[in-house]
Amino acid sequence: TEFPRFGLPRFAHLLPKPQASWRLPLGGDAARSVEIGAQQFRSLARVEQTSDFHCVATWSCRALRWGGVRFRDFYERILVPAIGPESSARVVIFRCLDGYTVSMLLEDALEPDVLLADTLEGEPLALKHGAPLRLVAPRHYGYKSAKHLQAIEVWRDYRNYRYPTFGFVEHPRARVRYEERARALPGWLLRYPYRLGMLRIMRQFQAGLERHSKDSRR
Ligand SMILES: Nc1nc2c(c(=O)[nH]1)N[C@H]1C(S)=C(S)[C@@H](COP(=O)(O)O)O[C@H]1N2
Ligand SMILES: [Mo]
Repeated sequence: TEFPRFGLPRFAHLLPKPQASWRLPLGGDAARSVEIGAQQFRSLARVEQTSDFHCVATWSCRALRWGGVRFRDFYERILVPAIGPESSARVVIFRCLDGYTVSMLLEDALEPDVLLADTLEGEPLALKHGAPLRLVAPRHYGYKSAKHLQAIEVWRDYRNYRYPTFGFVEHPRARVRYEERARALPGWLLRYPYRLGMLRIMRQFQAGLERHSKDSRR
């Protein structure tokens, strides 16, 4: 099956520039903040994982093969030693190169199947699916799987955080098995408007990709 590029419509035409190398600032409530590069990332154990991907707008993609490192491993071996987050830290904020931002509960991000991925189907992660580095959180709706990671922050609360559209469309957990599509609205009710809007958003992202590849050939 085809795995479309998708997201909030306002990011459909905002593909970041391809990066030759990457730096990832880490921060939050902790007194220290640091930047890590691909070098430190390479010291972590690599994993391959095949998992399904469920977008809140009702499309799914089965059995995607991701490669990268476990977020949990990254957290314990790089993030904690580098910045020493507050013991009361509860929230992780992922900021992205296209301007997208999303949060996860720290306990959800530490699940063993949450990856920082840099390969898909055995190939280096393409810009289409979130290069240079993206999150993959299979038990949560796709909107938690932040693409084009720019920075990771660990906070006690949501004070420094705003979802890029209306806050109620983000559920703090967004677990697929409980159909937590959004905060304050029943998940089943949202299936219908989301399904209606889905094809249009797919076309917008497809157009964004086509324009980007035309521009980069010039
Ligand atoms: N940077 C960024 N990450 C994002 C989004 C986005 O618009 N920008 N959209 C989210 C949504 S809603 C979905 S369904 C998935 C889609 O991932 P894909 O484009 O690889 O299919 O990315 C998520 N991560
Ligand atoms: Mo989505």
